[in-house]
Amino acid sequence: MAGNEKKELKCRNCNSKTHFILDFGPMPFANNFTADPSINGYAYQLRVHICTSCWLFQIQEQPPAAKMFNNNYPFFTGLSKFMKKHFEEMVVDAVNEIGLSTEELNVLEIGCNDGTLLSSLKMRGIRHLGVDASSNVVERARQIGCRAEIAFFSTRYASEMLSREGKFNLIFAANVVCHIDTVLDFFTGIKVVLDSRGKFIFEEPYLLDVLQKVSYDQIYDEHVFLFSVTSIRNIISKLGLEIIKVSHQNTHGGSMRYEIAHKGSYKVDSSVAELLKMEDIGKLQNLETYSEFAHACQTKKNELVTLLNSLKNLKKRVYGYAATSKSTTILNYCGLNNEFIIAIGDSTIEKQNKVTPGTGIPVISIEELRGQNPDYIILFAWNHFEEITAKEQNSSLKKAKWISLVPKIEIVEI
Ligand code: DWN
Repeated sequence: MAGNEKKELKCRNCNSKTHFILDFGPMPFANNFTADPSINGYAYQLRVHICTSCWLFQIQEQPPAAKMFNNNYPFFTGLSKFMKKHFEEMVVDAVNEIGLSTEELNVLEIGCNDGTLLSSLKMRGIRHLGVDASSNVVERARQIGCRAEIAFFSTRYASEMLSREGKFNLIFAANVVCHIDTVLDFFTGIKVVLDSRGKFIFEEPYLLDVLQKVSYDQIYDEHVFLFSVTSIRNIISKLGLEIIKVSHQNTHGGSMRYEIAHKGSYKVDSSVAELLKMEDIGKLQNLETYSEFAHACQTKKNELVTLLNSLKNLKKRVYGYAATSKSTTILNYCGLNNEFIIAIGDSTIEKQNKVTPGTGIPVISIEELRGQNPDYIILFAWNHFEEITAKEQNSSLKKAKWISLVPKIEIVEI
């Protein structure tokens, strides 16, 4: 296990001292699904901190980016029909609002994954470019005819691409910025390639939702930050950028969409002040909020472990649905292996016939899961509850009792 044993961290944005919140223990890479069950793959200690100056919520130690995002990244956005629709709507809204013609538009997507969002641009004949650090997902984007390249977005990369691509009037990133620890360099790069009247629109899991729903599984190696409107404002204000609009999204259990522009280039929408006020009411700038969260995480862990121990004693057949990145935090923090969970069904071929990182639970296909007649199913992709339960309405899994994890642990019928 790698790891700085001290619980000290200087804020990645403002270099101030941070306040330690909680230690989730040793963790493997969240997406390190391996064929060899004897590999536990522990890579770092998952500790979370809050900066008491700019209020940026962050993990203490993030493993090197190239170890997480490479040629073998097993997450593909397009596996969710709901997310496809969501990104199509995001593109349509942004294109309509900016009011430029197809010929005038030049659009960049950072973290384009398999080209799910880019394909909405391509379909409309809009000039676009995607970048992603994982070569296998970029390959998928190219296979569907999107322009995409393999890169970690940074100021250096932005300066290099400027001469060949020009400035962009729309830049998108969805569930990407929270993965990048060099956050100031990232936003500096945005400033370099964003047109003077351009908008950078990005969405990320929202800190207030995570705290209120105790969805601590949103915290893992890839998610070095959980943002709030307050922390984003504090990061970008010194760079001459500002938030011009925010809108809460239901995706991934509660996300925030931020629209950013060069300072003074747009009128700031009232939603920004409204959300900042809501964060004040939600006490995001109060350390007590974070100690309550730490306590709530421990309570939730105990509840799940107690429930699974009792199901084990009753010899119930417990399975999981969706081997998510998030489940790596839950399984390792709660110490759940295949004595508690027989297997987890997942639609990603790249995860099947492998085991969960650190906990060695076999990952099987959804078809196999349907054939196993589980008594209980833990829904690890609780953020896709509607899509998944709709899919299983006519399958054998409808008979099982489902365990939902967020906002509270409860047994539900689907
Ligand atoms: O930020 C991130 C988000 C957007 O995606 C990344 N760091 C990695 C990933 O996180 P995740 O793995 O927690 O994402 P999801 O979307 O909650 O889970 C996806 C998993 O669920 C995939 O392995 C596919 C599986 N799944 C399934 O088997 N059947 C998903 C759906 C919708 C389904 O119907």
